[in-house]
Amino acid sequence: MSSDIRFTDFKSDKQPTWCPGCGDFGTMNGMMKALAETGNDPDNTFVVAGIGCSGKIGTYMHSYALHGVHGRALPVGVGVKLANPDLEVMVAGGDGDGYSIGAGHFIHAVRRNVDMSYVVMDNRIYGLTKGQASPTSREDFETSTSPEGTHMSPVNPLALALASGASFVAQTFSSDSQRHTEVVKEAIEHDGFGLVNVYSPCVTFNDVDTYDYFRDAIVDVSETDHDPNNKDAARDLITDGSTEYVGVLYRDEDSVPYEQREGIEGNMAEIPDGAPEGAMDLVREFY
Ligand SMILES: Cc1ncc(C[n+]2csc(CCOP(=O)(O)OP(=O)(O)O)c2C)c(N)n1
Ligand code: SF4
Ligand SMILES: [Mg+2]
Repeated sequence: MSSDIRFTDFKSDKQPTWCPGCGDFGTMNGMMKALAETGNDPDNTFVVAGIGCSGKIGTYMHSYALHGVHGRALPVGVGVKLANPDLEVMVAGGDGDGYSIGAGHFIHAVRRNVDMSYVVMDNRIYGLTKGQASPTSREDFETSTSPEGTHMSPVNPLALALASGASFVAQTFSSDSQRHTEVVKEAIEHDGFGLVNVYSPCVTFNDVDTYDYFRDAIVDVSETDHDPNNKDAARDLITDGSTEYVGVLYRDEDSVPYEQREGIEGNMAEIPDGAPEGAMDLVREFY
């Protein structure tokens, strides 16, 4: 790791095709700043991305990366981290990717508590496929797949995480660059699985959950007397449907990551001393 890394070192040479004004720009900038400011560099960072507008992020960032299958980014991220715990693993995706098709993986990644971060660009809609309702869409949100509203209450991802045994639960607003960056840094530095759900507005298909809406609605818990180490207090805030809280809502100070509990260490791809030449040819093929 090098200390003179700047966040721009995490930018790839690919020009984002996101719509002008998309919240994902701010989300990604904060992720890159947080990685640089926590002493990481592109050579020790692995970004696993889901499928969606949000999932394109692995192409726009300069690091090791895998743009995989819809809803399956988390198990890949877990596998990467367990194969090489020396890597900084960040998984990123959308609300559909993480809380709909990937909901089962989300629960189990949370409870496994591997030391990695998960940044979800929650625009409360399916952006890439042009505006269908997502699991976090409001009950009365009218889309092509819900012409009279979804008739379902939205998934509360923070509550789902807490109920699944999460050790770090946070929420940010992509437009508030400084706070978003600070919170992602805390997720990276947390010993265990760090969830950051980011209000990351879709300016093309969601005219309800807009920048103006979030700017008026959000309350930063760091400006209240909330104690993130108090799980009961966190549960109360997270299940209070009337307020859009941002900041670190819950942190388990005693969290021990899975790999530490299981004694998993070392890079599996390293060729051990004395290994038979022929047997390691296969490993070399994947270098
Ligand atoms: C297995 C599978 N099912 C469905 C799709 C179609 N699909 C692509 S992205 C997407 C939803 C994306 O929504 P979200 O995860 O919220 O990302 P966003 O585009 O909003 O960032 C869907 C349903 C797919 N690519 N693969
Ligand atoms: S469709 Fe929405 S989520 Fe996708 S790039 Fe455009 S603004 Fe962003
Ligand atoms: Mg979405």
